[in-house]
Amino acid sequence: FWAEDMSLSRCRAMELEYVRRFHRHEPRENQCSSALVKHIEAPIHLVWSLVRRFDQPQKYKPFISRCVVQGDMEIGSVREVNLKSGLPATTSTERLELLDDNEHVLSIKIVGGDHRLKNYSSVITLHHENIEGRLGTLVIESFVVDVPDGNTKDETCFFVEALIKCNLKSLADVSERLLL
Ligand code: A9S
Repeated sequence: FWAEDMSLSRCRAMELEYVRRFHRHEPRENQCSSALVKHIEAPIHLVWSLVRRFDQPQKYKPFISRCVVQGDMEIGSVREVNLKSGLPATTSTERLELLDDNEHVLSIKIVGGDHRLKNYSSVITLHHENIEGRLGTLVIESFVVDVPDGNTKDETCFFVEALIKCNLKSLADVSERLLL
């Protein structure tokens, strides 16, 4: 799919096209929204096998210590996430909004927990990539969240983007390690 002569600028244009097409987070005035991109040097089926596990986010998310799900992974299932110590929260209750094994799309909504991320929802999508002849995966994760009272839009975006960058870095590390 990715022609060998794909120049960086065209690659960037394709990424932006994906963000526009897949990530329609229309933020309201009191919300912030952003999208992050990560290129992983592992095939899409391997990366997806980690991302799709709504019941075990700790497979790659470094801040999560354990997770319990009611229901069996159908849309609307809710997971109780326990977070590692030292974080600004101990629990998070999260609902499965969309899980598409064909389009490689996972969407969740945070519906509870002792943290300050209200109305947080995210969409993560995986796309085939070909990095110098090797199978790769383009990951795009976008979110929208309320800006908490006392914080600015920029502070909120910076905070959430930093956490998602950690999650995506860990997803790359775990995926690439599985490939060894
Ligand atoms: O887990 C995700 O996919 C994304 C985020 C932003 C999770 C954030 C978090 O788990 C902390 C890392 C604990 C930070 C929650 C729900 C609230 C926080 O304040």
